[in-house]
Amino acid sequence: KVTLTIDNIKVEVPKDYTILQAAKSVGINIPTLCYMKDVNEIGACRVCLVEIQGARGLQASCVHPVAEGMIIKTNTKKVRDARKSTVELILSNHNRECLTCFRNKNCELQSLSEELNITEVPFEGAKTEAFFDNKSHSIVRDSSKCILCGRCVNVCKNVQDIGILEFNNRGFKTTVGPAFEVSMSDAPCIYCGQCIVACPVAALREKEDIEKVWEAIENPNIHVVVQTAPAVRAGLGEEFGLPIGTRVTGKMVAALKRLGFDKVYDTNFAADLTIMEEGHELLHRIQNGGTLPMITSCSPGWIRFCEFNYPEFLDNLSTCKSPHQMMGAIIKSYYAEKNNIDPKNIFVVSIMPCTSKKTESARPEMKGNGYRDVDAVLTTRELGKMIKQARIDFNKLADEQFDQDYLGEYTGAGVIFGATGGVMEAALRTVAEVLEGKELENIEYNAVRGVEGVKEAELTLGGMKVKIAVAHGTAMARKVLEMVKSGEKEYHFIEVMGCSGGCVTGGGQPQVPAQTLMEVDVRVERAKALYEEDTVLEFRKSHTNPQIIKLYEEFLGKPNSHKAHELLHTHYFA
Ligand code: HC1
Ligand code: SF4
Repeated sequence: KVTLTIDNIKVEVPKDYTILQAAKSVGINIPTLCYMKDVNEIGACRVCLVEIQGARGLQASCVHPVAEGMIIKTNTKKVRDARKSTVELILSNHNRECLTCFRNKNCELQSLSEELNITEVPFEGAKTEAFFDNKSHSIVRDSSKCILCGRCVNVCKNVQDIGILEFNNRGFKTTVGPAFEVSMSDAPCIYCGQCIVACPVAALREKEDIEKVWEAIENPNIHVVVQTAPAVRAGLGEEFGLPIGTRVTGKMVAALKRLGFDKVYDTNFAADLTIMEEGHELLHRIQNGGTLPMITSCSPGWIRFCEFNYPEFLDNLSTCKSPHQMMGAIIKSYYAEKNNIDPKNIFVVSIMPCTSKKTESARPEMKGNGYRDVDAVLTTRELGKMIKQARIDFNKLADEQFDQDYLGEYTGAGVIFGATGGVMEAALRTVAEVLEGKELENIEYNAVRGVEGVKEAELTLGGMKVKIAVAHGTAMARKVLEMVKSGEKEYHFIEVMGCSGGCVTGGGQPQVPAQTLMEVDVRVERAKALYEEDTVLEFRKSHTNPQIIKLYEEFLGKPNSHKAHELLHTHYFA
């Protein structure tokens, strides 16, 4: 430990702390812009400057280590002036159309300018040539908004181990984007959207589909069914100022009903369906010498990563479509039949914490019943915007329930899909009972919970040893696949989610300012909301969901039946 003084306060902190961390520990918030904990700690933007007694010049506190006896001032006139000039310089080469900006009132640069009382930009000059790319279904890049902080570059390179984004050119001409400024859709981008979540401004954002959805809602001839992913309920509240990890299931449903959707369902129903299909697929592979390890297929970012980088593992992927695609296929077949609605007049909207789902739903093969399974995908953030557009006072809404008919029931196993390890745990709850041939008391698998990058366990189920692994974030997926390839590790079943933390921290979830990320592990807080919902539900195992049982009895026959294959399974491309 070392002791130092910051703004006249004595501080004792571990000796590997930076000044920024030490200050934070006593509630002194030094402003930052390029800094992002564990992702981008490069001291590039120089907004976090502080004065150290005896040192020459001002120092970047995010990279400067503490030392015994240091005396630091974080808020002198000299410091404030320096920060102000730095931000003014950034603004001089920035597209400052804040009023019409996608991130208006949710922008770290805007808040900082306000805080520093910047009322004009003294040096107006030439602007760097800008690039605009909206060719993909998922991500829009507008370099006129980019401040070259490098947060997206390092998330993509270090957290995801992909490296699509880089600094192009030099000096005044520098831009951040794919090499040679090609479109994201011409690069092996998996559309995970982690770069969007890391972006402090509006240089990277999702491709919005809000208008398409309003149009469908307002068309009296269209029956619009909306479904919400498990993780949305753990993030949406943040769009309305609620604390990170607040579970807003009931308010979310109420808001969707007010927006005018004809039916409001939970993707969790289809998560249960996925477990039925995927669980039986796993059993079939184990018992019949099929390709192992089997790997989960619900995360479309992960699927793209596998298609681009590990085509030799495509046969290992479960053939199951992801739950929201299954839901769409069932809505346009079973549900349409039950309600006597022509599927061509049904419009399915998925609210997802994910930007890659937009591209997934547009894949040509995602047509279970001859119609697109899902017609539009909105992120959690887009749903937040729609609710604001409709001037609904979200926090005042009374809880409402999902529609109950046919596809309305869901289990705790479905809810936990949204956190890393959740799909594995849900599958184990079902597979274990099938193999043991009896009902099991203990259904919580703590070995697969939590945010460790790779989680492993060996279980004995019905006398059989089953080895499993869970990886989240594509860097961790790569690690596991390399171990399997080299023969160092053998597994029966692997869960992979494209984003670190799983869907709760997907690329479509509310952006959390970097300053908040210093204090909160968003992955943990949002996951808690899902594990909490799991414990309060009547049914907690997918195969006990009464409406799933009925769906098989009335329509699908049994898991992996011919009909189930037609509607609910898919294939992959190298
Ligand atoms: Fe997910 Fe899934 S859990 S992929 O993370 O399998 O996006 O939340 O909807 O489809 O159910 C996302 C979340 C989501 C699917 C389910
Ligand atoms: Fe990288 Fe993901 Fe962003 Fe694509 S979406 S550039 S893979 S972080």
